[in-house]
Amino acid sequence: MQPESTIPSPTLHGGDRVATALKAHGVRTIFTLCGGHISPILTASKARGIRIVDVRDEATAVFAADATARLSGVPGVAAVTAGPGITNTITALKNAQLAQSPVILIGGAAPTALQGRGALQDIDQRPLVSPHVKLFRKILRVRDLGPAVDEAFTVASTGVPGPVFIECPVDLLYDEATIRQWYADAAGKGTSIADRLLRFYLNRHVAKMFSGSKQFAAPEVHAVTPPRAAESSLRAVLTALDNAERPLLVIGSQALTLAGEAASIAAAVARLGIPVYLSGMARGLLGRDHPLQMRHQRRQALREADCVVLAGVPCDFRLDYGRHVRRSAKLIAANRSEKEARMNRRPDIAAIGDAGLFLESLAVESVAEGSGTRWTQWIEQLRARDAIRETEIDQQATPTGTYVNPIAFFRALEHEAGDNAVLVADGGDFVATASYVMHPRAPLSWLDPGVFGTLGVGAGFALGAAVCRPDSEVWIIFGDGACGYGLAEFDTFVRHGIPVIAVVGNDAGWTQIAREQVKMLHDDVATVLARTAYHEVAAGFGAEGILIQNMAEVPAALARARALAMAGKPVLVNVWLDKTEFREGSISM
Ligand SMILES: Cc1ncc(C[n+]2csc(CCOP(=O)(O)OP(=O)(O)O)c2C)c(N)n1
Ligand SMILES: [Mg+2]
Repeated sequence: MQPESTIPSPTLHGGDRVATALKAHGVRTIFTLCGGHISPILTASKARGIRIVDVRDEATAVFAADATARLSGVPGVAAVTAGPGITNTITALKNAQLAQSPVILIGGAAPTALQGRGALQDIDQRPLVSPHVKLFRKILRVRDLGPAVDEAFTVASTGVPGPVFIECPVDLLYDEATIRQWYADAAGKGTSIADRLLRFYLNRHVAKMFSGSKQFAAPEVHAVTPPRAAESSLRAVLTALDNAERPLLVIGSQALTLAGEAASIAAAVARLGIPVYLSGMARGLLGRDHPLQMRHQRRQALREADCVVLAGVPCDFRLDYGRHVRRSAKLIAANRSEKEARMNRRPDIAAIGDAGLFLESLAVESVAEGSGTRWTQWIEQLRARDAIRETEIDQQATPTGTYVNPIAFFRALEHEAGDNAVLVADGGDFVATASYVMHPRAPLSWLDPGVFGTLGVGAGFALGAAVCRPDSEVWIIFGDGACGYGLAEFDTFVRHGIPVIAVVGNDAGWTQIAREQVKMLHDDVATVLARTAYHEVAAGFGAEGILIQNMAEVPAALARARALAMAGKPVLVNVWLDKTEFREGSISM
């Protein structure tokens, strides 16, 4: 095959240019829902061996791209059509922004000469999209398409990662001859002065669009250097740890930005010997069980610790805006974001840079200085408390009702799910129970929406996870409320042969909301759902549906679901739940 850089440029249209640049950046999958405005990008990408996964809602495409970005550390790519295609992505885009996930969203747009003139699907997309992205790049010339892709990859991954939007008007994506003809037809053959002026204007417009596009330069790929904290902050933290009697490490999603580093970060944490709590995307970092990892009573531990290292964790609502950490404790914030490191509470030491790399450097130095297991007693104290809580949870797993007890269910799922399972969390109480009971198996094997708390991420996240980790089992842990958003994606799973397993905690309601609403306002209005046959809906899309109504059915049903998925079939397990008091009293604001 002729190298692309030697192909005469008129045969390489704008869609080819976008596709070539994506390919050069190693993009293997584009998530999309089609539209005439972006067709050339999709066909050209497919022609270059990029997998096109077409979904049933644009939000799913962005959720999927977000998941691949988080799991691989490489930006995920979605492409959607102009106007409503883009408006449909806003929640997912915002979710990715707040989760600091590098998503590249390619959006179509009306033809350049017709924008603002009542064209189909035409709106001013900038004010809608730009608050949610690091960069809104509007393309006006064909030759800028390829470089914009490279710029998007750089911006998305630099510093604090986040989404980038590239707006590609449809008339930049087709070949020059077609577009010239299209504008000539639009200009008509009239002879009036107005007609001639219009022709002159459009000719000049087209010339500008295609200026400099005769040569096709091979796409550039710029490497992004991760930010490193200053050496002085490293020294200061080493001293603080030297003086600490009860140090505590909290690791959050941002510390796993460099997904490829996960194993080294895990090794570093193990070497540091500091007891650790893992949250968000950091869950599973130390494997299923590790003596340094605590799961319960974090608030109490934070109140007792005299030195707290927050690695990629902001002092937001999850740490009660910093109040969970005791006043007198030495607070260390390792974070890519200066702002996040100082949010709500000023740390004693701010290590501004990649938190994962910081932990690695810290481990190298502290081992060199021979720290290690100085904190045995403190660790034992925390472990003992963890064990007591585990026993309490076990007691609550005793079935009391007629249907399935959610804690007992997750104990069974914990037993059944394989070592390569990726767990996707989408829902309220059911998911919160899962996060208590389930032990994610490995680094980057747990996906939840993040700080935006978005319901409806499940199908898209699972799609992204399955595409990015074809050899893993992907389990979606769905609330029955949450599953409604992406249920139609079972069609996508079936068409594309994506064997995810969804377990739906069917408590016939939006329980996390109902709990507090009924208690405080004495009305369950709008929180009640039915014991809907979600498994039949999935079966209607061609997937496998399984219903579980009591605990005795659980082990065999889960084993069957797993076997079906291994044979390539997507499965939905509809689990009728009992109401439990387990989540009583937990409310987040
Ligand atoms: C997009 C979106 N809409 C609404 C909410 C508010 N919300 C949070 S939890 C929850 C209930 C979830 O119900 P379900 O998925 O059935 O889980 P359950 O609590 O019943 O286990 C709702 C509606 C939200 N977080 N996101
Ligand atoms: Mg529910």
